[in-house]
This record gives sequence, C-alpha cells and structure tokens, in this order.
Amino acid sequence: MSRTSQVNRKTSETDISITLDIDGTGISEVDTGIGFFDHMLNSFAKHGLFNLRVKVTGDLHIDSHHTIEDTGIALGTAVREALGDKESIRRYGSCILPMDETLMLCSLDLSGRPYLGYEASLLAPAVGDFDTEMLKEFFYAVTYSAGMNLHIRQLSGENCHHIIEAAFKSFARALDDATRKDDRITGIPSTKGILL
Ligand SMILES: [Mn+2]
Repeated sequence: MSRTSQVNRKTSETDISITLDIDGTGISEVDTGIGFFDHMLNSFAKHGLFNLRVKVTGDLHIDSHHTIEDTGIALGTAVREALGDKESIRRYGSCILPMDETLMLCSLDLSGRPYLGYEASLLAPAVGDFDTEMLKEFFYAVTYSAGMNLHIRQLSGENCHHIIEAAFKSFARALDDATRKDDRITGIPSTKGILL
C-alpha cells in the first residue's frame, strides 16, 4: 500500500494543492509565492525524504499570514491522510539539528492528539517575505490538522534564517523517523490499539 495523499483546499483567502509521498526520496516542487517559504518546504522534503508537490495561490497582497497558516493546515492533513491507520509505524521521532550557531530540538508523537510546544526567539520581524511570527502559526496548524504532539525548542541560535531553517529540517528528520515502518511492530503502536 502506497502512503500517499492529495489535498486540495480552497477558501476566499488561499487556494492550495498538495501531493505527498511519505516513502519518497526527497523530490519536491514548491511554489507558494513566498521564496523563503518555498526554500523551507523544499528543505523539509529533502531532509525528510518525502516527495512533495505544493502549489499555493494566496492573498499575499495582504501579508504572508493566510498563505503560511493554510499551507500548514493542508500539509498536516496530507500527512494524516497519507499515514492512514498508522500500522507498524515507529510513532515517535526526535532530532536535535545543528546549523552553524543554531541548535534546534524537535520531538514528536503521531498520537492523534494535537499539541504544540514551541520555544524560539526570533529577533528579526521577517526573513524575505516570510514573517517570523508565522513559524509558530505554521507548526500550530500542522499539529492540529495532522493530530500530532510536536515540541520544537531552540537550544541556541541568533540568525533568523538559521533558526527557521533548522526548525523545518529538524521537524523533517523527526517526522521521517516517526513515520518509518518497523518490521518488529505488529499492528498499531499503541496499547489502546488505535492512533486516530
Ligand atoms: Mn537557507
């Protein structure tokens, strides 16, 4: 069974289509209209070994808010749908990722229950057209639509480009870990017997 999904989400603010293959090789094609956000989603695909296609037409004449938040909702939905009943997956994943002066921790549980723990200090208001306060909003949207417990914590860092990029890359590595199938796991990895 292939672990893929296709999500289309259209509102008066954004029009989004995403295709995702959990068991990919890191091939991506991303166009959100925000160059730095494209760079982040390409990095996410590359380092999580996901095949990802993202096309977003958003109301960027207002600001980056709706485009980034709604892409997070659609990406979280794509992850949840691609994973199906989560049979034989490792469920938990963690990564502490360095990027020059930055050290970023990401730890997640594909429990079905959404929670975001977020701690990062971004001193610049924006990187390119990406408003830095949208980093938290993006991950909040992903956690709620994917049904995942996600903790992201900046252990060190100064440069906002590094901090945001390390967040996306550590998330990618942790998610790759958590979504891997393990031959030793029979059925759903929960004593409840369900992870939805
Ligand atoms: Mn970069």
